[in-house]
Amino acid sequence: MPTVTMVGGGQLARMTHQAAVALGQRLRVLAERPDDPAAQVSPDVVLGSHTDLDALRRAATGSHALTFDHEHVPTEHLEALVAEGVAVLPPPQALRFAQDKLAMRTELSARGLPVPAFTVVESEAAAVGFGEEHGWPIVLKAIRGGYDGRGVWMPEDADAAAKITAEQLGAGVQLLAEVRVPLKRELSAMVARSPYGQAATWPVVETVQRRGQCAVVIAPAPDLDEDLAAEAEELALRLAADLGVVGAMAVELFETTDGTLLINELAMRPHNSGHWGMDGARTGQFEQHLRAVLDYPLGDTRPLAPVTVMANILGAPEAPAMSMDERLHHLFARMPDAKVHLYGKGERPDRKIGHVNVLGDDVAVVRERAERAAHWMSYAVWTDGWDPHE
Ligand code: AIR
Repeated sequence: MPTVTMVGGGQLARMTHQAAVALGQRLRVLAERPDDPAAQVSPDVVLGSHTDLDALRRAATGSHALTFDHEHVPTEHLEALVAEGVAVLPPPQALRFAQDKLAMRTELSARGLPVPAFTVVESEAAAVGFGEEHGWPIVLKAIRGGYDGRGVWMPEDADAAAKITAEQLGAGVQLLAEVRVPLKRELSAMVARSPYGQAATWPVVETVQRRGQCAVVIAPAPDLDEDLAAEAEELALRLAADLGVVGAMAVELFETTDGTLLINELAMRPHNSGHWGMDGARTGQFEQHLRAVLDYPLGDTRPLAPVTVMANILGAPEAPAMSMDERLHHLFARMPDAKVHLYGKGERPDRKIGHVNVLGDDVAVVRERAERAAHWMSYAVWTDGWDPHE
């Protein structure tokens, strides 16, 4: 059976390994530390950094495909690996549009696809000028390396924009500016594509962001206009084919207040907006990613219930005194149907340490239960005041 190497030892690699087990494979991971989430569970760990070409080579040797749990591998290393015969999937010429937000915005707008107005920011004057032209606040983004709310700023005025720009440019961070779009909500269209060219989408989901990162996902997106849903799925399929993506890709979208779609980000890997499918779809994204990079036929992506809600378990400002194990006991006692995925990570404020999936029929009921379960796991507090010891 084939070996797939995943660069990065986080929760995405951990859950990909879990899917590999069922397919009779094991996932080799390149992890920074032995206690990284995926390194804890895979018997095939290469310790090293994703910025070290030799470590990448060691991880790739003997493997059928090299793929990723984050976007941070330097593009020149990927190109070196391709030149040495490694099957880097997604290929670097596609992946660069997930690594470099300026390249992505430029490419997509050249293809006539809907993106927010943007500009590169190489000086304080450029950021201020963009705000004066388009109106405050604006969004400043690190062109490379940001995730989960890191590398994004929303200055309210010229002074704030100048300060952030000076600090970030001074620290060697390249920036772009874009307009802050009036949003109805955020959506995500996920797709997976194989080298053969087969592609499959999942239903478009709504993503609820808190403090700059995904907190809740509702699948499918409630009350989404059918035409808009079809447009989003077609956009994802077209992007995957046109950019030559292999593996899973999330197309993060804005649904604007005037009912149109804009492309926010691309992620070419399993993505938080696809975690609902581990329990809520016939084929989840982790299995599908493996099937895609190994050029197997893709799996059926249909949902298993009218609604699935995924709620992230985010680290509380202070970790509760009650152990994670005891929290899990209480959760299971109260909600036997809740599906829990824990990542083996230390509890740091707002860090993604796990998620809960709940399936059902009614969006409001399912969402309330999923969020109540995740909040309990984060804080050891029931939001409805229920006391396990009473
Ligand atoms: N990740 C990658 N891009 C966005 C996210 N959330 C996942 C990957 C990565 C892990 O988050 O699995 O390895 C890093 O999480 P943390 O909490 O250690 O920063």
